[in-house]
Amino acid sequence: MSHSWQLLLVVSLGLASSVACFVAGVYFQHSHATRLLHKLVQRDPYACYISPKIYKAFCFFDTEDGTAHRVQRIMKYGFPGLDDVRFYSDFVLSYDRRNRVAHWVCEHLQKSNVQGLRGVGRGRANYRSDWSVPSNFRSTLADYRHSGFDRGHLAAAANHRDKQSHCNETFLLTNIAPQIGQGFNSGAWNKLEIYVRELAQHFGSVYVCTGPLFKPRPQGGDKWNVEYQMIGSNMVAVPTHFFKVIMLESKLPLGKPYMEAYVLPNATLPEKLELRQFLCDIREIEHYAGLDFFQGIRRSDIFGSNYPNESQVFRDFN
Ligand SMILES: *[C@@H]1O[C@H](CO)[C@@H](O)[C@H](O)[C@H]1NC(C)=O
Ligand SMILES: *[C@@H]1O[C@H](CO)[C@@H](O)[C@H](O)[C@H]1NC(C)=O
Ligand SMILES: CC(=O)N[C@H]1CO[C@H](CO)[C@@H](O)[C@@H]1O
Repeated sequence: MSHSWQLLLVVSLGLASSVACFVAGVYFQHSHATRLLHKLVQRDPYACYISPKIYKAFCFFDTEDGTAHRVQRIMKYGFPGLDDVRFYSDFVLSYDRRNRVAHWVCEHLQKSNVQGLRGVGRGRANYRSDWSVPSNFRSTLADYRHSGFDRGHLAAAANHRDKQSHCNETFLLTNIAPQIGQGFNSGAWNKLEIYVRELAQHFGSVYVCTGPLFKPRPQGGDKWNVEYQMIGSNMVAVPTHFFKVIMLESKLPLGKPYMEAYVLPNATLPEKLELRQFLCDIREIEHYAGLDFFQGIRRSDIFGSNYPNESQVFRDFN
């Protein structure tokens, strides 16, 4: 009798300890795999893109969550496109290897990066080629020299003043596009950048996506013709227009986000024009750029159903 009790005890102890070992093993395997996944997501844009799905399928144990990576913060509302996505310390960019300018640059502005620290700024930074781009697709300083165009920032330098290294990265030529200087880069475009920073100061959390557009000209019938200049021996495309899509997060817990978009022609613009006159329908920009902005938000939450029947993106301002 006592013998069989002993046997039962030994067997159940053995069973319990093997179950415990198994659970512990699974747990450690899982946390190890999660760590590897975190690392992968921080390195690889495509892993980052699908990471919400992976995490959802993966989280049967609670894992430490507070370490939301900066890329996941900047790209919280989705990637506009997935062509050659590149991570920098305070912005994310998709590079167009054919045109040698970015397709889009996304930033998340908060008071901290806009207000910045004393002594941090563009005075201490230099334009430089981005060596992470393969040499045959890279634009160089020589391409811009004597071209007559400014090296225009897509992610503005003054948006990234919380660290000098962040500000320095905005001077990489992947974040630069040829812009008309007088009356554009130092005019209306600058006004738009200042306006965006004011929004960040005021609302505390602003998502901005900036990029180039190339204007199609009607040729009669259903035919179109796209023409643009290229500069330098690497043939850096000169965009005909630039867009900025802006999203403000509401400070109220149930408040809806607010989006607006601006398109400016790469031209000398009269000074009297107000920013309001460059407002455009976001869906129209998506159509011409082939991008999808802030897909994490239902458009019906934001737009009415009436949007212009004629293209406003490529209006004339002169
Ligand atoms: C920023 O760039 C300047 C000029 O290229 C360089 O001297 C400086 O060390 C850089 N600072 C950081 C923090 O990378
Ligand atoms: C667009 O709508 C306006 C008024 O709603 C109309 O006058 C105009 O002819 C329309 N344009 C086109 C191209 O349909
Ligand atoms: C609207 C527009 O096309 N603007 C100009 C942008 O810059 C190029 C290069 O000079 C011009 O050709 C475009 O006309």
